[in-house]
Amino acid sequence: MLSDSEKRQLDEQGYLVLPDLMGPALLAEVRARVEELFAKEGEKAGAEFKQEPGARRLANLVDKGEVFERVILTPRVLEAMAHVLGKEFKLSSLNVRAANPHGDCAQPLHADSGALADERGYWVCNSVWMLDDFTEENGATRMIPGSHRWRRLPPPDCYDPQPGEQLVTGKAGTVVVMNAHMWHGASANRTGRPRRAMHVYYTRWDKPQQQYQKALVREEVQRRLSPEARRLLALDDAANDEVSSRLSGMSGFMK
Ligand SMILES: O=C(O)CCC(=O)C(=O)O
Repeated sequence: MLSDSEKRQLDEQGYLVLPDLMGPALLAEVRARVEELFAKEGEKAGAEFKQEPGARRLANLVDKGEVFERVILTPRVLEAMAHVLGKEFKLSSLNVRAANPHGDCAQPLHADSGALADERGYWVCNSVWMLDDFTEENGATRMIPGSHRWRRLPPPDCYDPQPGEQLVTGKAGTVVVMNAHMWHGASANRTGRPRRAMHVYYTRWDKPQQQYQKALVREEVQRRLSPEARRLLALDDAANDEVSSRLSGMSGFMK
């Protein structure tokens, strides 16, 4: 499914834009559920994982709607994940981040989980699902192409423009697969409307999950999952129980 040029883009630039991957029906369904959850969770939204000034967040979404159980199994995204992480990988977390209107919500450049590639290679890969158009004004994600190959982290609190940086814009429904070792960060939303993104984040099989799914996803949800979904959440993997539960502690969330 991924063409050679798409694979090359992912290898060399560190990200791949998949326009209209969601389709109108899925986009509408995800948006509706996200808004329901924001209304239901109110000020607590995102608190299980993290809250961020200038942005609203949701966390632990596999547990919070059947639509998300489908999202994590999107074949094209899984294929891109396998290209970056190798055949053996699992879901690390599923969150939403909505940059507030007129917010001072630019993020410093970072690699997700502060992760550096190790002797086996890359171990974190994210996908940014645009639930609104991403524009130059509303907080599109800033990326530093090629930085995943440098094997170092950006300097702390780095908001300054960098040589070669790209602002990744696109229409709602676009999904950007991103080698999460690549330096990136959301830019500020200078418009009057929120900019919503869903982050479907995966990690290599031997690494801990950012959100330990076995502890966080309720039994009734776990029971209805397909074998493929169970495997992707590492629900039946003793090694994952060891590494993810130890690092995420009682809450199930590794901050
Ligand atoms: O929402 C975005 O544009 C990127 C967010 C991000 O990189 C993060 O929250 O770690």
